[in-house]
Amino acid sequence: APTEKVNTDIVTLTRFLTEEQTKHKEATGDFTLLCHALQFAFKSIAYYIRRATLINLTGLAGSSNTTGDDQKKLDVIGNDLFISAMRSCARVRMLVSEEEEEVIKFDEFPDARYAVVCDPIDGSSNLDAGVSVGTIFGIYRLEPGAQGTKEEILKPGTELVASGFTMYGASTQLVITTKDGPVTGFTMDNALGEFIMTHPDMKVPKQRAIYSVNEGNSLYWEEPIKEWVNSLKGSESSKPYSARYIGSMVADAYRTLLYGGIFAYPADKKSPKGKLRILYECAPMAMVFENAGGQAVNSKMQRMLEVPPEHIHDRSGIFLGSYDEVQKVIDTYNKYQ
Ligand code: AHM
Ligand code: MG
Repeated sequence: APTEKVNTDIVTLTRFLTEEQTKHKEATGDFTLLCHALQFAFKSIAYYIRRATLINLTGLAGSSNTTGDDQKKLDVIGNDLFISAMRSCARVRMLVSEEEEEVIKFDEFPDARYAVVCDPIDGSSNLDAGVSVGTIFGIYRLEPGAQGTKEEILKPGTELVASGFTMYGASTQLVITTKDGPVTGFTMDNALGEFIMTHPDMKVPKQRAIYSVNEGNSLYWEEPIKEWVNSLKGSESSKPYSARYIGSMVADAYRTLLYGGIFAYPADKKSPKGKLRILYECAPMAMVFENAGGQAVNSKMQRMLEVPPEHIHDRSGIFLGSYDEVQKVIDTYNKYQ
Protein backbone atom coordinates (compact mmCIF):
# COMPACT_ATOMS: atom_id res chain seq x y z
CA ALA A 1 0.00 0.00 0.00
CA PRO A 2 1.26 3.53 -0.77
CA THR A 3 1.07 4.57 2.87
CA GLU A 4 3.88 2.16 3.68
CA LYS A 5 6.24 4.32 1.65
CA VAL A 6 5.78 7.40 3.80
CA ASN A 7 8.36 7.73 6.53
CA THR A 8 6.36 8.63 9.60
CA ASP A 9 9.31 8.30 11.93
CA ILE A 10 11.57 11.10 10.72
CA VAL A 11 14.65 12.09 12.67
CA THR A 12 14.60 15.87 12.83
CA LEU A 13 17.52 17.84 14.22
CA THR A 14 15.40 18.57 17.27
CA ARG A 15 14.82 14.87 17.86
CA PHE A 16 18.49 14.09 17.23
CA LEU A 17 19.56 16.67 19.80
CA THR A 18 17.08 15.34 22.37
CA GLU A 19 18.29 11.78 21.83
CA GLU A 20 21.93 12.85 22.14
CA GLN A 21 21.15 14.67 25.36
CA THR A 22 19.49 11.62 26.93
CA LYS A 23 22.61 9.55 26.12
CA HIS A 24 24.63 11.83 28.40
CA LYS A 25 23.39 11.40 31.95
CA GLU A 26 25.37 14.42 33.15
CA ALA A 27 23.97 16.75 30.49
CA THR A 28 22.15 19.83 31.77
CA GLY A 29 20.43 20.65 28.49
CA ASP A 30 22.49 23.81 27.99
CA PHE A 31 24.26 22.43 24.93
CA THR A 32 20.95 21.32 23.44
CA LEU A 33 19.47 24.78 23.94
CA LEU A 34 22.51 26.35 22.33
CA CYS A 35 22.09 24.05 19.32
CA HIS A 36 18.43 25.03 19.02
CA ALA A 37 19.52 28.66 18.81
CA LEU A 38 22.09 27.74 16.17
CA GLN A 39 19.39 25.97 14.23
CA PHE A 40 17.27 29.12 14.25
CA ALA A 41 20.22 31.21 13.05
CA PHE A 42 20.77 28.80 10.11
CA LYS A 43 17.09 28.84 9.18
CA SER A 44 16.83 32.58 9.21
CA ILE A 45 20.09 33.13 7.31
CA ALA A 46 18.88 30.61 4.70
CA TYR A 47 15.58 32.49 4.44
CA TYR A 48 17.21 35.87 3.76
CA ILE A 49 19.73 34.43 1.30
CA ARG A 50 16.91 32.87 -0.74
CA ARG A 51 14.98 36.13 -0.85
CA ALA A 52 17.95 38.49 -1.25
CA THR A 53 17.42 39.42 -4.88
CA LEU A 54 13.73 40.08 -4.25
CA ILE A 55 14.07 42.33 -1.24
CA ASN A 56 17.07 44.46 -2.21
CA LEU A 57 19.61 42.57 -0.12
CA THR A 58 22.23 42.16 -2.85
CA GLY A 59 25.38 44.24 -2.98
CA LEU A 60 27.53 46.09 -0.52
CA ALA A 61 26.53 47.46 2.86
CA GLY A 62 28.95 50.36 2.52
CA SER A 63 31.08 49.21 5.46
CA SER A 64 34.16 47.05 5.85
CA ASN A 65 35.02 44.51 8.53
CA THR A 66 38.15 44.17 10.67
CA THR A 67 40.37 42.97 7.87
CA GLY A 68 39.17 45.54 5.40
CA ASP A 69 36.85 43.22 3.44
CA ASP A 70 33.91 45.17 2.04
CA GLN A 71 30.86 43.87 3.81
CA LYS A 72 27.83 42.78 1.83
CA LYS A 73 24.39 43.63 3.12
CA LEU A 74 23.88 39.95 3.81
CA ASP A 75 27.18 39.72 5.73
CA VAL A 76 25.80 42.32 8.11
CA ILE A 77 22.38 40.69 8.39
CA GLY A 78 23.83 37.19 8.80
CA ASN A 79 26.12 38.46 11.54
CA ASP A 80 23.28 40.27 13.35
CA LEU A 81 21.00 37.23 13.14
CA PHE A 82 23.75 35.00 14.50
CA ILE A 83 24.62 37.30 17.39
CA SER A 84 21.00 37.72 18.34
CA ALA A 85 20.37 33.95 18.29
CA MET A 86 23.42 33.32 20.48
CA ARG A 87 22.45 36.00 22.96
CA SER A 88 18.85 34.86 23.18
CA CYS A 89 19.67 31.29 24.19
CA ALA A 90 21.38 32.61 27.36
CA ARG A 91 23.92 29.79 27.29
CA VAL A 92 26.73 31.59 25.48
CA ARG A 93 29.30 33.62 27.44
CA MET A 94 31.24 34.89 24.43
CA LEU A 95 31.17 34.87 20.66
CA VAL A 96 33.81 35.39 17.99
CA SER A 97 32.53 36.32 14.53
CA GLU A 98 34.51 36.96 11.38
CA GLU A 99 32.56 40.21 11.05
CA GLU A 100 33.45 41.55 14.52
CA GLU A 101 36.89 42.87 15.40
CA GLU A 102 36.56 42.09 19.10
CA VAL A 103 35.14 39.19 21.06
CA ILE A 104 31.48 39.78 21.87
CA LYS A 105 30.90 39.20 25.56
CA PHE A 106 27.44 38.46 26.87
CA ASP A 107 28.00 39.90 30.35
CA GLU A 108 24.32 39.50 31.10
CA PHE A 109 25.02 35.74 31.30
CA PRO A 110 28.12 35.54 33.52
CA ASP A 111 27.53 31.85 34.27
CA ALA A 112 26.99 30.72 30.68
CA ARG A 113 29.40 27.89 30.00
CA TYR A 114 29.93 28.06 26.26
CA ALA A 115 31.91 30.08 23.77
CA VAL A 116 30.97 30.08 20.10
CA VAL A 117 33.06 30.95 17.04
CA CYS A 118 31.51 31.57 13.64
CA ASP A 119 31.81 32.83 10.12
CA PRO A 120 28.16 33.79 9.62
CA ILE A 121 28.30 33.91 5.80
CA ASP A 122 31.42 32.37 4.35
CA GLY A 123 32.07 32.76 0.65
CA SER A 124 30.07 35.96 0.44
CA SER A 125 31.73 37.01 -2.83
CA ASN A 126 29.43 34.37 -4.36
CA LEU A 127 26.22 35.74 -2.86
CA ASP A 128 24.94 38.01 -5.61
CA ALA A 129 25.35 35.27 -8.23
CA GLY A 130 23.20 32.88 -6.20
CA VAL A 131 26.13 30.51 -5.75
CA SER A 132 26.32 28.43 -2.57
CA VAL A 133 27.64 30.05 0.59
CA GLY A 134 27.63 28.78 4.16
CA THR A 135 27.91 29.34 7.90
CA ILE A 136 30.79 27.73 9.82
CA PHE A 137 30.61 27.30 13.60
CA GLY A 138 32.55 25.88 16.51
CA ILE A 139 31.57 25.46 20.16
CA TYR A 140 34.00 25.48 23.09
CA ARG A 141 33.18 24.79 26.73
CA LEU A 142 34.65 27.34 29.12
CA GLU A 143 36.46 26.57 32.35
CA PRO A 144 34.41 27.23 35.51
CA GLY A 145 34.78 30.87 36.52
CA ALA A 146 35.68 32.04 33.03
CA GLN A 147 35.56 35.81 32.67
CA GLY A 148 34.89 35.95 28.96
CA THR A 149 38.38 37.14 28.03
CA LYS A 150 40.01 36.73 24.62
CA GLU A 151 42.62 34.33 26.01
CA GLU A 152 39.90 31.92 27.11
CA ILE A 153 38.91 31.33 23.51
CA LEU A 154 42.37 31.12 21.91
CA LYS A 155 42.32 27.34 22.01
CA PRO A 156 43.31 24.73 19.45
CA GLY A 157 40.59 22.79 17.68
CA THR A 158 41.31 19.73 19.82
CA GLU A 159 39.33 21.55 22.54
CA LEU A 160 36.19 21.91 20.40
CA VAL A 161 33.07 20.36 21.90
CA ALA A 162 31.23 20.49 18.58
CA SER A 163 31.58 22.05 15.18
CA GLY A 164 30.06 22.04 11.73
CA PHE A 165 28.62 24.11 8.96
CA THR A 166 25.48 24.87 7.04
CA MET A 167 25.56 25.18 3.28
CA TYR A 168 22.97 27.37 1.60
CA GLY A 169 22.86 25.67 -1.77
CA ALA A 170 20.20 24.15 -4.02
CA SER A 171 19.02 22.88 -0.66
CA THR A 172 20.21 23.86 2.79
CA GLN A 173 22.50 21.22 4.27
CA LEU A 174 23.69 21.07 7.88
CA VAL A 175 26.68 19.01 8.97
CA ILE A 176 27.46 18.67 12.66
CA THR A 177 29.93 16.68 14.69
CA THR A 178 30.89 16.44 18.34
CA LYS A 179 34.19 15.59 19.95
CA ASP A 180 35.11 12.07 18.80
CA GLY A 181 31.54 11.68 17.59
CA PRO A 182 30.17 10.74 14.22
CA VAL A 183 29.51 13.35 11.55
CA THR A 184 25.81 13.75 10.86
CA GLY A 185 24.18 15.49 7.92
CA PHE A 186 20.72 17.07 7.77
CA THR A 187 18.72 18.56 4.91
CA MET A 188 16.35 21.46 5.44
CA ASP A 189 12.76 20.66 4.51
CA ASN A 190 11.44 24.12 3.71
CA ALA A 191 7.80 23.04 3.93
CA LEU A 192 8.21 21.61 7.42
CA GLY A 193 10.76 24.19 8.50
CA GLU A 194 12.85 21.36 9.94
CA PHE A 195 16.30 19.93 9.36
CA ILE A 196 15.82 16.22 8.57
CA MET A 197 18.62 13.72 9.14
CA THR A 198 19.63 12.51 5.69
CA HIS A 199 23.30 11.57 6.13
CA PRO A 200 23.97 9.57 9.30
CA ASP A 201 27.63 8.78 10.06
CA MET A 202 29.24 10.55 7.11
CA LYS A 203 32.62 9.21 5.96
CA VAL A 204 34.82 10.96 3.43
CA PRO A 205 35.94 8.50 0.72
CA LYS A 206 39.56 7.41 1.30
CA GLN A 207 40.66 8.72 -2.07
CA ARG A 208 39.24 10.49 -5.11
CA ALA A 209 40.84 12.25 -8.06
CA ILE A 210 39.41 15.73 -7.47
CA TYR A 211 41.38 18.77 -6.33
CA SER A 212 39.94 22.10 -5.26
CA VAL A 213 42.30 25.06 -5.05
CA ASN A 214 42.46 28.62 -6.45
CA GLU A 215 45.11 27.95 -9.05
CA GLY A 216 45.16 31.62 -9.97
CA ASN A 217 47.53 31.95 -7.01
CA SER A 218 50.04 29.42 -8.36
CA LEU A 219 52.56 32.16 -9.20
CA TYR A 220 52.94 32.73 -5.45
CA TRP A 221 53.07 29.07 -4.38
CA GLU A 222 56.13 27.46 -2.81
CA GLU A 223 57.85 24.64 -4.73
CA PRO A 224 56.26 21.67 -2.90
CA ILE A 225 52.77 22.99 -3.64
CA LYS A 226 53.62 23.51 -7.30
CA GLU A 227 55.04 20.02 -7.53
CA TRP A 228 52.05 18.47 -5.80
CA VAL A 229 49.46 20.17 -8.05
CA ASN A 230 51.49 19.31 -11.15
CA SER A 231 51.58 15.68 -10.09
CA LEU A 232 47.76 15.67 -10.11
CA LYS A 233 47.64 16.62 -13.75
CA GLY A 234 48.58 13.17 -14.88
CA SER A 235 51.39 11.63 -16.86
CA GLU A 236 51.88 8.76 -19.26
CA SER A 237 51.20 6.38 -16.39
CA SER A 238 48.43 8.22 -14.53
CA LYS A 239 45.16 9.91 -15.41
CA PRO A 240 44.69 13.58 -14.52
CA TYR A 241 42.53 14.68 -11.61
CA SER A 242 39.42 16.84 -12.09
CA ALA A 243 39.56 20.44 -10.85
CA ARG A 244 36.53 21.80 -8.96
CA TYR A 245 36.61 25.18 -7.25
CA ILE A 246 33.52 27.07 -6.14
CA GLY A 247 35.26 29.71 -4.04
CA SER A 248 33.04 29.06 -1.02
CA MET A 249 34.92 26.95 1.47
CA VAL A 250 31.72 25.43 2.79
CA ALA A 251 30.54 24.32 -0.66
CA ASP A 252 33.96 23.04 -1.70
CA ALA A 253 34.31 21.22 1.62
CA TYR A 254 30.80 19.74 1.47
CA ARG A 255 31.43 18.31 -2.00
CA THR A 256 34.77 16.98 -0.81
CA LEU A 257 33.11 15.35 2.21
CA LEU A 258 30.59 13.55 -0.01
CA TYR A 259 32.64 12.74 -3.10
CA GLY A 260 36.18 12.73 -1.70
CA GLY A 261 39.20 14.61 -3.02
CA ILE A 262 41.05 17.51 -1.48
CA PHE A 263 40.33 21.17 -0.76
CA ALA A 264 43.33 23.43 -0.27
CA TYR A 265 44.04 27.06 0.45
CA PRO A 266 47.83 27.06 0.88
CA ALA A 267 49.86 29.83 2.45
CA ASP A 268 51.96 31.41 -0.31
CA LYS A 269 54.53 34.13 -0.95
CA LYS A 270 51.83 36.80 -1.14
CA SER A 271 49.91 35.56 1.91
CA PRO A 272 52.54 33.83 4.07
CA LYS A 273 49.94 33.12 6.75
CA GLY A 274 47.32 31.83 4.34
CA LYS A 275 43.84 33.25 3.83
CA LEU A 276 41.40 31.25 5.90
CA ARG A 277 40.93 31.82 9.64
CA ILE A 278 42.05 29.26 12.19
CA LEU A 279 39.39 29.75 14.81
CA TYR A 280 36.16 29.86 12.81
CA GLU A 281 37.06 28.38 9.41
CA CYS A 282 39.98 25.94 9.61
CA ALA A 283 39.53 24.28 13.02
CA PRO A 284 35.78 23.55 12.80
CA MET A 285 36.22 22.11 9.29
CA ALA A 286 39.25 20.09 10.40
CA MET A 287 37.19 18.44 13.15
CA VAL A 288 34.47 17.48 10.67
CA PHE A 289 37.01 15.92 8.29
CA GLU A 290 38.94 14.04 10.96
CA ASN A 291 35.75 12.66 12.46
CA ALA A 292 34.70 11.57 8.96
CA GLY A 293 37.99 9.65 8.55
CA GLY A 294 39.88 12.28 6.54
CA GLN A 295 42.81 14.53 7.38
CA ALA A 296 43.35 18.27 7.78
CA VAL A 297 46.75 19.96 8.01
CA ASN A 298 48.21 23.46 7.76
CA SER A 299 50.93 24.62 5.32
CA LYS A 300 53.64 23.15 7.58
CA MET A 301 51.78 19.85 7.49
CA GLN A 302 50.91 20.12 11.17
CA ARG A 303 47.61 18.67 12.27
CA MET A 304 45.20 21.58 11.82
CA LEU A 305 43.34 20.78 15.04
CA GLU A 306 46.50 21.25 17.10
CA VAL A 307 47.29 24.72 15.82
CA PRO A 308 46.42 27.31 18.48
CA PRO A 309 45.56 30.79 17.22
CA GLU A 310 47.45 33.66 18.88
CA HIS A 311 44.81 36.19 17.90
CA ILE A 312 41.15 35.56 17.25
CA HIS A 313 41.38 36.39 13.53
CA ASP A 314 44.65 34.53 12.82
CA ARG A 315 44.95 32.84 9.45
CA SER A 316 46.46 29.58 8.28
CA GLY A 317 47.10 27.60 5.15
CA ILE A 318 44.89 24.52 4.99
CA PHE A 319 44.63 21.17 3.20
CA LEU A 320 41.66 18.96 4.01
CA GLY A 321 39.84 16.02 2.53
CA SER A 322 40.26 12.34 1.78
CA TYR A 323 42.92 10.64 3.91
CA ASP A 324 45.05 9.53 0.96
CA GLU A 325 44.75 12.80 -0.95
CA VAL A 326 45.98 14.86 2.01
CA GLN A 327 48.73 12.32 2.57
CA LYS A 328 50.02 13.02 -0.95
CA VAL A 329 50.57 16.69 -0.08
CA ILE A 330 52.29 15.73 3.18
CA ASP A 331 54.59 13.29 1.35
CA THR A 332 55.50 15.85 -1.32
CA TYR A 333 56.19 18.51 1.33
CA ASN A 334 58.38 16.12 3.34
CA LYS A 335 60.64 15.50 0.34
CA TYR A 336 61.70 19.13 0.57
CA GLN A 337 62.54 19.12 4.30
P1 AHM B 1 35.15 35.17 3.22
O1 AHM B 1 35.11 34.67 4.63
O2 AHM B 1 35.53 36.62 3.14
O3 AHM B 1 33.91 34.84 2.47
O4 AHM B 1 36.40 34.43 2.51
C1 AHM B 1 36.55 33.07 2.65
C2 AHM B 1 36.41 32.40 1.30
C3 AHM B 1 36.26 30.92 1.40
O5 AHM B 1 34.92 30.54 1.48
C4 AHM B 1 36.87 30.45 0.13
O6 AHM B 1 37.38 29.15 0.25
C5 AHM B 1 37.94 31.44 -0.15
O7 AHM B 1 37.59 32.60 0.58
C6 AHM B 1 38.05 31.78 -1.59
O8 AHM B 1 39.07 32.68 -1.77
P2 AHM B 1 39.62 33.10 -3.22
O9 AHM B 1 38.59 33.98 -3.81
O10 AHM B 1 40.90 33.81 -2.91
O11 AHM B 1 39.85 31.83 -3.99
MG1 MG C 1 35.02 33.37 5.70
